[in-house]
Amino acid sequence: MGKRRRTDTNNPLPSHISKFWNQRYTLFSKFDDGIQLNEELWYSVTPEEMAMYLAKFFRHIFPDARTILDICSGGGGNTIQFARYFPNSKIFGIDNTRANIDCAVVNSAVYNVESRITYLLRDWENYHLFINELKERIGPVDVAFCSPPWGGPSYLSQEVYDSENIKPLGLERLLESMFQLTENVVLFLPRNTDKTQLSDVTRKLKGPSAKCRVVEAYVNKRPKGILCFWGEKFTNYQPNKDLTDEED
Ligand code: MGP
Repeated sequence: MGKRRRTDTNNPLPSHISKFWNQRYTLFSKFDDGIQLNEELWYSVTPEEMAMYLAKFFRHIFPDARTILDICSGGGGNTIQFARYFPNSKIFGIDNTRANIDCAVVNSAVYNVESRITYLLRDWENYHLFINELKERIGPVDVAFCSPPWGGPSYLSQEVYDSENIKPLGLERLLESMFQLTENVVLFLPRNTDKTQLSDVTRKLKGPSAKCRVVEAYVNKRPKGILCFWGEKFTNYQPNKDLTDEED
């Protein structure tokens, strides 16, 4: 007998992103407690397990971090976990869309961390207009993270992804802007990202011996993207500990 295909008749998403409905508890384990997402957020929010792992990793490397900045905070997938794992630090989320920030605030409340996150409505494309004010307002930044828009779910249609297509700025300008805040910069990029381009931009901005550490991120054994780390604490890190089971 042929396999009967199970269809979820409650799936409210348009067909081009409907697969994400089946992943809803992977995106947010507390999905049923009131998580809100819009179309862009459904396909771009970071799965919870990955966001937790990254926050634990930051805590492992920067246990005394006072300020973490999430540029392109979207629906708060990463920002929420930074707030959970750094309860005494200042966590800032920046996004250029009011609707995304509204979702992120609601989602942060679902995880009881809304009072520990400051969300700012700013368009990073125009960072030069407000970066000095931002520095004054938030002080030194320990780590700046960004999971930027990759241009929609069609990013895999190119064999090799050109990182100059990431929004709101291409790779080089985005990194340049983030290095104005801190040496410790982390980006989440497509799994088909051009690694040669990553090395070239790293050397161009930071000198001939500069390094970028690239880690492939898997969730439920499926590749989701790559995490790219700059800054000596990240690039010199010797993995000697499995953080998966580290205390929450
Ligand atoms: P995907 O590659 O579209 O689907 O998104 P997937 O999970 O590979 O498909 P499946 O067949 O394996 O189920 C995978 C993940 O990549 C998403 O959950 C997001 O975390 C991330 N992602 C996808 N897009 C299009 C973006 C984006 O534009 N920006 C960011 N920051 N993350 C994205």
